[in-house]
Amino acid sequence: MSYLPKPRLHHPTLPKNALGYTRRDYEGAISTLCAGCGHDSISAAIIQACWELSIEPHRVAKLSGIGCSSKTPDYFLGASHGFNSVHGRMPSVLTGANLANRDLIYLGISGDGDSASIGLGQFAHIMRRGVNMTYIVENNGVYGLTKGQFSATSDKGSKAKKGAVNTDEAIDLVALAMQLGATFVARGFSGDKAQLVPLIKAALLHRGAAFIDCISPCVAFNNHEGSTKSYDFVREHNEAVNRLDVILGRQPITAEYEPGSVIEVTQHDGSVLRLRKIAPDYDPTDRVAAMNYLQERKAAGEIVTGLLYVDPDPTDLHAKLGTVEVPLNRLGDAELCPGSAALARINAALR
Ligand SMILES: Cc1ncc(C[n+]2csc(CCOP(=O)(O)OP(=O)(O)O)c2C)c(N)n1
Ligand code: SF4
Ligand SMILES: [Mg+2]
Repeated sequence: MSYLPKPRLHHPTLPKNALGYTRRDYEGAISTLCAGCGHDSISAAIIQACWELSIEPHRVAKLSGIGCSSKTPDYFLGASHGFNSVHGRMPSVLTGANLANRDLIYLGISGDGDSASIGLGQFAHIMRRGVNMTYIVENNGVYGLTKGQFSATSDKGSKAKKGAVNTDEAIDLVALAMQLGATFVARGFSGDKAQLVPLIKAALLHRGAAFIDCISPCVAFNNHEGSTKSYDFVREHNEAVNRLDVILGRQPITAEYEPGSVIEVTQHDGSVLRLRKIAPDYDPTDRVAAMNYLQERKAAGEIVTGLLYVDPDPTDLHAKLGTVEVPLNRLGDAELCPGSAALARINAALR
């Protein structure tokens, strides 16, 4: 009953995070998506990740394009900044916001139509520029909102609900993000929250362009036999390369793993990404090897998930441009106006 408001009262014994907030404090409006839509599970994973990291909701800026996926920011982090932009144009709005105020945590939410079809150019440029953000594509292989047309991530040979066969090659956004220079690249599945929540936490802590391609079945238009984005197909073909734990700098490391089966990556803020290897020869810090592995497994018909590539020492757009650290709206006249002597010097240099 989507028109009913959420009750404000909740049980006083609900668990609280380090800030004293419950998970409810990270929720948004009641979802209007179809019951069973993968996108709702991703919203729940985002809520869980932000709650576990004790992120102050007002420090997050969530931006999206157009689509069922792009509607979801309304359903989580109700106390955060939000901007629902135009179809395929979220990346340029996010880039501008990030340049104006680097103090916020940027979360871009998009769909496969939004990012791989109309927004492919914008997707490419935000990745290659290294904007510090977490960018999630809720990938169902169709345009859900406009009733199930094939999108650019639909696999060649996959079938639409009424039987039409897709004859075009699919765009693999994970491969593209790696090639374009994203410094954190992962693939998740909305049906595997145990894998997805740590991936989102790690991406939020990453200080560079972090991309998660999250397969998210559309129960209304792409969950039938012949689809390669259905719950059944993804469960049967899911090949996880690793399982991730995120350990914050201040926490003692207590997890235990078999020697030789774990890799640790320390990020800029001191957080440790602890990866239990499932594919023993997989090294997520080797970009070229990761790209080869991805193509190899794809040819074998598998959907590779997990943290696929991470650069522990990323460079972001602000570092490349050498921008000021203070958000632009906090700069005063003294910083913005260099004075007439400086202007005269600049003019003289240009003569
Ligand atoms: C400029 C523009 N072109 C086309 C549309 C129509 N349109 C709205 S949503 C959408 C596709 C959404 O697909 P996707 O991004 O995969 O999101 P989903 O609904 O599958 O989550 C399209 C083509 C639009 N709103 N604006
Ligand atoms: S149409 Fe598909 S993508 Fe949209 S809400 Fe329904 S199940 Fe989700
Ligand atoms: Mg879609």
